Amino acid sequence: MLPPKSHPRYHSLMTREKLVEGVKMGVTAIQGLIAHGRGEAFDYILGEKSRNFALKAEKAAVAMMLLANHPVISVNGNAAILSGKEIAELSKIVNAKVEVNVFHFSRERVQKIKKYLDQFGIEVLAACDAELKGLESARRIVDSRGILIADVVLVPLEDGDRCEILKKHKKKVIAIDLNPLSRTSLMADITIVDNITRAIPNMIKFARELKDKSKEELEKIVSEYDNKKILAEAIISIREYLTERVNEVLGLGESN
Ligand code: PTJ
Repeated sequence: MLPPKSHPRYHSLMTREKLVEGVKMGVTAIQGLIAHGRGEAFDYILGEKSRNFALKAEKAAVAMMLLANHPVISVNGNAAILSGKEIAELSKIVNAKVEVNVFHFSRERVQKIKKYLDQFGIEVLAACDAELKGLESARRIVDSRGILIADVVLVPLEDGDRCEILKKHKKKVIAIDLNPLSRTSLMADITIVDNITRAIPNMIKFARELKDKSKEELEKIVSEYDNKKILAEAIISIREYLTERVNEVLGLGESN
């Protein structure tokens, strides 16, 4: 049964329903539900909104993608269900390829994700005809027209083992991860600590704003960006949010 619209956590519950449907369709891995739960917990202590550090990272990420020669958006079973339509829209504006790349691999599942994304009117790469050397997990299986030759890769909801290898292959990595402490978050060139459901729409807005800017203007945005500072801001903001909640529980301060 679907949650009633009046439920205070209606949107969050509907997102879960979408992912459950994704599992039934064979698009989302069952492990994806657990991963989503971890994400929800971080989102909760980030205040469930796009904070300033996320917006700065989203803007720099778009600038980096616009400057790239061969940007690729890597899509797994969670990203496809949560943001497939928006990923398609973003890919068109920044001229990026979209490639299916999964941790829980089967050719059948990759084809199901591709078929799901096909409805959004973009070319979806899923040939699985090449390998990223140095990586043991199934994420090594890539498309020779996509991640293999990419210079910038956007990796939403990553499981941590691949970012390092992508970097060893001299690629710039943009991560979307609600956990600012994850290995992926710490290793990426740009870490977007935001829910993918807010991050991609924000990136679409930035892409529209930046797409006609000069190379110099885009380079300035990227060169002024400092990922360590952004990660620190994200962690501090969690601390501040929790301190506010402590004060609230003790009746010492305002609630928001
Ligand atoms: O489709 P597959 O086979 O590639 O599998 C995808 C999952 C997500 C199951 C796989 O990549 C995995 O196990 O990921 P992890 O190791 O659980 O990491 C996922 C990260 O994404 C965690 O740090 C979560 O906090 C974060 N996360 C979860 N949901 C969201 C999120 N970040 C942004 N937006 C979300 N909605």
